Amino acid sequence: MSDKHQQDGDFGLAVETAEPELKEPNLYNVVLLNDDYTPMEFVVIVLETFFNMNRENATRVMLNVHTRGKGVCGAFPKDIAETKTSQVNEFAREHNHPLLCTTEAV
Ligand code: TYC
Repeated sequence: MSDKHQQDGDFGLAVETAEPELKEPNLYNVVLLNDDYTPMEFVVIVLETFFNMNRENATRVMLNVHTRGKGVCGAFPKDIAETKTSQVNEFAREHNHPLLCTTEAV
């Protein structure tokens, strides 16, 4: 029990670094769809309210959806993406606008 290894505190144990127990969650895009009836101002308010955009960014994203047919509002873990999608669709319905939002795997 007095050999060199033990004096050094080295008992010859093989030590391996553990695998990380958490991994980054998969992300899902929340996508806004264009339509002919929802007012632009309402879409800007949706982007400010549910996606924390400032007016400048919200206006840019809204115009992008308006001209290209759809656009990404943000990427989130699945449950957050689905919650935001539901909140936007309910908010639009409450205000009698046909605005539609969907969740897509990134
Ligand atoms: N196309 C709408 C209009 O001309 C505006 C609009 C933009 C609607 C984006 C939906 O996701 C949308 N009033």
